[in-house]
Amino acid sequence: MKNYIYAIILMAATFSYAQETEDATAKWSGSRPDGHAPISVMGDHTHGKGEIMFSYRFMYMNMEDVNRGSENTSFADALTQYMVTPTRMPMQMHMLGAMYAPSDKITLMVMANYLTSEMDHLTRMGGTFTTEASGFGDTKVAAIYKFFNKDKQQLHAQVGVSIPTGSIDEQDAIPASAPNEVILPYPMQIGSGTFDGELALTYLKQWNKWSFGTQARTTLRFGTNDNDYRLGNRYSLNNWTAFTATKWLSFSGRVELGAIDRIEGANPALNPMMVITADTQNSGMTYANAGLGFNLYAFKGSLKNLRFGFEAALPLFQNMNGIQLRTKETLTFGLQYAFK
Ligand SMILES: [Cu+2]
Repeated sequence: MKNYIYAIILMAATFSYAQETEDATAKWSGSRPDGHAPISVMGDHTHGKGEIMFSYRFMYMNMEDVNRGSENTSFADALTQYMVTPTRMPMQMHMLGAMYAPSDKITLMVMANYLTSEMDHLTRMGGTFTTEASGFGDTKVAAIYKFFNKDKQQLHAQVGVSIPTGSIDEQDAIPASAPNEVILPYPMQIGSGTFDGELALTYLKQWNKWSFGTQARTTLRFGTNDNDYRLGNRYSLNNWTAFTATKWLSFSGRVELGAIDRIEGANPALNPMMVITADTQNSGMTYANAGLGFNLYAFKGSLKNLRFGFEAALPLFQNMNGIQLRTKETLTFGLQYAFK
């Protein structure tokens, strides 16, 4: 009996050793559940020549309560300085994406999104009201260039442009204006109003069961939009690791560090004394967030190369300029389908 168990252990050990050595010189592979990053990460992978991928993502992000700097503060504090404070802002985003690789080195990407935002408010007089905005956001086109894929590592760079197809003229009625509509503050606008550059550099590494990825990303904005302002540049460093539980399931953990610059200029139609979101002093921050998620991957059968990903993320810290709504939970779901 004992010998029998030893034999099984020896066989298992030999088998896993053989797998390890066989993979040692192999390429980084997308054909495993953790072959894609956590679903909240964009531009994390490339495709082989002639491959096409369609994706749909849904993101829910909630903001609630206010921070002054890095500390949670009261609405009463916000209302000493402003007539109105937001109390909550849930946001939903539908994202449709397509990828196509004209060669093994280059993958092209396009992404469109539809956004719905609501903002609940509290006035100095104790009144409450909600504004709403929705519409198609800015459209992103990008090219990813793969520098190398060897020894289970990949390095690729993304160069892209965000085209200002999203509205920056969203209006809604507020108690002071009703029944007329007035322009909504910066966070409620759907688009940036400027052509923005998006650059990213991604490094990926795989082991037998584990994988790791890191991505540096920046959104650089130039000029000013038709409403005399431009949103702040964005910088982020995203790191993730994933564990492949089975051929079709992996679990991931992710930590992002980021910074958003202050808004430059100001929309003259907004009164910065009115509400904290209309004052550009209350824009820009440094932050960190962490997410846990899983990827499902159909590795064979009629649904081969269909993926489903989920991630839930929470902020670790957020240090705001001035006084701003706090980010709470972010949930991301996504379906991806690749074919040749
Ligand atoms: Cu893809």
